[in-house]
Amino acid sequence: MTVQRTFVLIKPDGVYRGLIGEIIKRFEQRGLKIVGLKMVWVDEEHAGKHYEEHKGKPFYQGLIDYLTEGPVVAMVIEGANAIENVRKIVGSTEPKKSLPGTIRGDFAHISYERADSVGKPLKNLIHASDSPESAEREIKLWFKEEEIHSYKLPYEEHVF
Ligand code: DAT
Ligand code: MG
Repeated sequence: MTVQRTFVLIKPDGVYRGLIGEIIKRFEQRGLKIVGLKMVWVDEEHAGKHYEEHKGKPFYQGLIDYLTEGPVVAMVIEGANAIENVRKIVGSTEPKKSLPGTIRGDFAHISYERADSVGKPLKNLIHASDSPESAEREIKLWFKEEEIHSYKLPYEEHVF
């Protein structure tokens, strides 16, 4: 069975807009398991490590400013094919392209074009790991081993 762990972050706009519960609910209702959860307000150094792959790109500093403008909610989510399943629940990177029914598609609509024209980063509410390699790297960056918990959901055999 391909049980995976993935890393999810509710970005500051999700927290400021009061969407923490609404977002977490969507993972739980899909049968996925939250095995790590905390609120943190990270500094530029930590944000830089998170967005390492985008260093040097024109939108990089905007990303760092965005991620450090308020508290974020970091999560480790476990489930069968969790990485792919979570990305699907989250929706496309650009909210304009995200389908209704996804988190970005239900709570955001901004386009790259609009964000660029007002000189702001693309506010898309949430981050989710895009591959097993990035999931492993991001979980290590954001969580200590003892902050991740193994436990059984009573209905697990019916959804996993
Ligand atoms: P995702 O968050 O869906 O994994 P990504 O890793 O490609 O997307 O990019 C990370 C963030 O960077 C994304 O949430 C939005 C921003 N971003 C990516 N490409 C961009 C671009 N061309 N212009 C502005 N922001 C961009
Ligand atoms: Mg990414």
